[in-house]
Amino acid sequence: MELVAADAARLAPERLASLPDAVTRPTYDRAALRVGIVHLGLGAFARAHLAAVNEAALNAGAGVDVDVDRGLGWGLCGVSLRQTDTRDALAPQAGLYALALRSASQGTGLGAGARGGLQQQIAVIGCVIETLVAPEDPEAVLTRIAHADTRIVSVTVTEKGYCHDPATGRLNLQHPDIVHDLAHPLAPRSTIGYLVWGLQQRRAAGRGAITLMSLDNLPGNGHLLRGMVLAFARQLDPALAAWIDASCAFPCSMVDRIVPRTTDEDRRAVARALGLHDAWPVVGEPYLEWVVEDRFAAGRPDWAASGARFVSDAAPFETLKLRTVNGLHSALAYLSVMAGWATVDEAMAQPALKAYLAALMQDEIMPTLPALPGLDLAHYQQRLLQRFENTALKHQTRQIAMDGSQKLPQRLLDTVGARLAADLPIDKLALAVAAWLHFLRGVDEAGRRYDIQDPMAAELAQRLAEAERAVDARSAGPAAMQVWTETLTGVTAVFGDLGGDPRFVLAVSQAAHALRTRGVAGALSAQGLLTQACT
Ligand code: CS2
Repeated sequence: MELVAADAARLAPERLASLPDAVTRPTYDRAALRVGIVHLGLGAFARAHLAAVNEAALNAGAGVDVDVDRGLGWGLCGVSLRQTDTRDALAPQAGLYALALRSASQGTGLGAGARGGLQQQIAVIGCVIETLVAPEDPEAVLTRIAHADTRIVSVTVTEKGYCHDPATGRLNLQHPDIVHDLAHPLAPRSTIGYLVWGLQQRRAAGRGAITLMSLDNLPGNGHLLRGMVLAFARQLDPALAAWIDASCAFPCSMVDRIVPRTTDEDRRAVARALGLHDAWPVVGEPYLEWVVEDRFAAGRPDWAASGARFVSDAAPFETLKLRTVNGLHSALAYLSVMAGWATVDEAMAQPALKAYLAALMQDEIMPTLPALPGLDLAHYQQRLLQRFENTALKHQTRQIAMDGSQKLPQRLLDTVGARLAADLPIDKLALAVAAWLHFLRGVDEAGRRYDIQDPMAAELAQRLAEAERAVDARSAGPAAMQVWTETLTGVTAVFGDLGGDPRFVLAVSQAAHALRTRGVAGALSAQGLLTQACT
């Protein structure tokens, strides 16, 4: 492989022809592309799925409507709602960036740590033709949403971007950004503010309704987005809310691809493969699943030609993915941060942890899932564990551990609720929940401190301090840990009614006691799974 100097030429449209043959690049007429999709939240996740699938559809020419005078209508305008860094990286490259899909060929990851079998497929993505930074020019974003060519506004802003109460799913009208946005039609801050004020301009200009499509890891993400948009719009103008309700579409979707944060090492590796410098490539796994409800108000590209699956109801797919992929991810992340396992593949190389995750999925999660005819569940589970073992990704457990208050309800607590309703045991789920609470103490087993990155960090810290006083006063015995657990699971914005269920509190407190007195290794071995998993 050619080595690239730090001052290597930058990825740019005029250099596409010089890329090595193995690198896929746009084959459509990029100059004729115009914006039809506005995407809020131009992070790595969106660049590795929506943009990648859209790019493949453009390359295939499949179903892309061509207007001879006006060009191809499904280019993407990517909007960053806070930071300038993505725009700063992509604008000098005219929006081009590389997507590197990586896997390691060896099967188990057990002790391998091997980069030897690395396989990498790189595509240069061209469909992001405009990048905006919302705080720099809020009106440009509103104008884009209201533009006659815009037909879809899609959203990946993470769970906390919806300004909702995670346990009830209702818009938090006290959220400072929502309070601000209700009073600032031309300079909103939140996703919901941008969407509603943009739609208000659209309606005022007599332009048609559009599709608002959430791609975030939330159950019923389209319904949630619709609920937030309508709740905000009702505060402003009931007629606007009625127009949105009657004419805009909010399809639900499930997207699954693991996309770790890009590192400098990734930048260097991609530069070596391209022979050009890309300031912000995206790295992900080859696996991709996108299931989306086929309810679009103003047309859509033929994404089915490039891997999306259109369905009438995405709910069973969302439940499957959130409870398995994300539920396991969160369980793994909290235990791993405590134990000092920095990456997902490193964690998966711990036999006790792997056995626990396999049993959590098989015994406690799978029985709660809705029927998905045609899906081979045994294969799905095996494949999921293999995805986590991918040694080429180096997915940081600390990254997954962020924002637990926003993630736990749909990833773990809904599953707990379903099991308790059927009077089924929850010991393995309880360990995952206890691991989050234990993690909130901000210090790992080697005594290293870390910050809690969570929109509810202040409230959680206060609860934790209160809970710790119970333990100080009574030592860390089982009874004290029960008070500790009750205090923390009393945060209703996260736990809803579960904190009042003695079965839940008891199971979590037992797991928390094991973690506190015996550490992660002890708590895993208390689950008694290893012999079972090895036979
Ligand atoms: C992860 C997800 O960071 C996280 O919380 O669980 O981003 C996960 O990698 C994706 O949902 C996989 O599709």
